[in-house]
Amino acid sequence: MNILIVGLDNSGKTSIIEKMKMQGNSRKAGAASEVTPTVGFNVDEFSKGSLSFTVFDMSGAGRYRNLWEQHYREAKAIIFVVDSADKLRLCVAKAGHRGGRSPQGIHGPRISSSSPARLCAHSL
Ligand SMILES: Nc1nc2c(ncn2[C@@H]2O[C@H](COP(=O)(O)OP(=O)(O)OP(=O)(O)O)[C@@H](O)[C@H]2O)c(=O)[nH]1
Ligand SMILES: [Mg+2]
Repeated sequence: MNILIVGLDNSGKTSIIEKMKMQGNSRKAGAASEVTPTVGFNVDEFSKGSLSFTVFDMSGAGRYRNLWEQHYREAKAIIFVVDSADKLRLCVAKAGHRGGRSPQGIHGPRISSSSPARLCAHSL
C-alpha cells in the first residue's frame, strides 16, 4: 500500500518518518539534527501486523513539487504535513492542500470527505 507524504519544504515530513523508524526500531534512524532537505523523494518500507506500507517522502522544495502529482494516482493515502508554527506560509500550504495549481507550484491533492487525503499539523 503506497502512502504519499507531501507539504511545504521544512514542514517536518522527513522528521516524522525518522521518528516512525525509531519507534518501529526497524533500522537505525537519523536523529532529528541529522535530517537534511530531501532531494526529489525518498522511499521507505514499514509494516504493522499483516499490513505493509511503502511511504513516499516527497521534497517540498519548489523545484520538486511537480513530482507530487505523478504519485497521486497510485497512492492509497496522502498526508499533507503543515508546520503550524510557520504562520507566514500557512496560506501557501492552505492553497496547496485544497488542490489545483497555485502560483507557488503546489499541485495539491483534492481533499474531500471521501478522499484518503489527510492534513497533519506538525508544530516545531
Ligand atoms: N525543534 C524541532 N525541530 C524540528 C521538528 N521536526 C522537524 N524539525 C526540524 O525542521 C527542519 C526541517 O525538517 P524536515 O523533516 O527536513 O522537513 P521536510 O518537510 O522533510 O523538508 P523537505 O525535505 O525540504 O521538504 C529540520 O532541521 C528538523 O530538524 C520538531 O518537532 N521540533
Ligand atoms: Mg524531507
